[in-house]
Amino acid sequence: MTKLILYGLEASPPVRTAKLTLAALGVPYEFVEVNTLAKENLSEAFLKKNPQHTVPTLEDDGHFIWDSHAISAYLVSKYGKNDNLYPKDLLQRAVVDQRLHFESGVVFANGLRSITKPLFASGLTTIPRERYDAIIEIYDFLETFLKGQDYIAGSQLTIADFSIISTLSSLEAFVDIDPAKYTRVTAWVKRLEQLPYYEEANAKGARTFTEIIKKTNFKFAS
Ligand SMILES: N[C@@H](CCC(=O)N[C@@H](CS)C(=O)NCC(=O)O)C(=O)O
Repeated sequence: MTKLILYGLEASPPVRTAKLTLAALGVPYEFVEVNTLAKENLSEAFLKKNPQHTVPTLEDDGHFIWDSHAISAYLVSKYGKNDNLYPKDLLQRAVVDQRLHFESGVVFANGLRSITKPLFASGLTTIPRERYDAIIEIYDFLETFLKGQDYIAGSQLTIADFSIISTLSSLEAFVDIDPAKYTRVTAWVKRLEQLPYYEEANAKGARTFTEIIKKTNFKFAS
């Protein structure tokens, strides 16, 4: 097997999705830090690897793959001993894919990035109220998805859990998850926290992300 290289910054949620997938598969890899906050992703060398300049980017045998969802699906399909994390069964896979698209378009783009982009790019520390509402809507959706099931796409752990927990554990830097209102989400988070690789692959980076956010002294507009 050729050596895999994961480029990224640990504080980045989608980078942590890729780390969780690699850890779950037990696949060895090298982690090369690309600090997006210091704009290292805009260097000529990195743009050759990924012209969209996003992290995570995975290098496998001279091929470059980016977007955490594509990376995770690729890794399971290529290196998984079975298809549990990304089922081949069409209906099960459709649910996993739906959750991955939900993470990409709603949780990450409409939830997290619509706050972090203006916060870091223009230093706007007063966040519009509708951004708070968008996060609450995401928590509500997740509580609904988890009705009658232990994992986000059904009865077993999949890459959809990795994708959503990485961003959810970062959204908490902005809005706490009320354990009384979101009982199923709270139980699901606790379930994932039990994974032996969770601390190293997600919790550590999520704490760093939270520290960075707290330092901005952001507040939601009333
Ligand atoms: N949908 C992408 C999002 C990747 C993304 O936007 N990553 C951020 C860091 S959290 C980034 O690379 N930002 C720098 C840039 O877009 O130039 C994924 O899941 O990989």
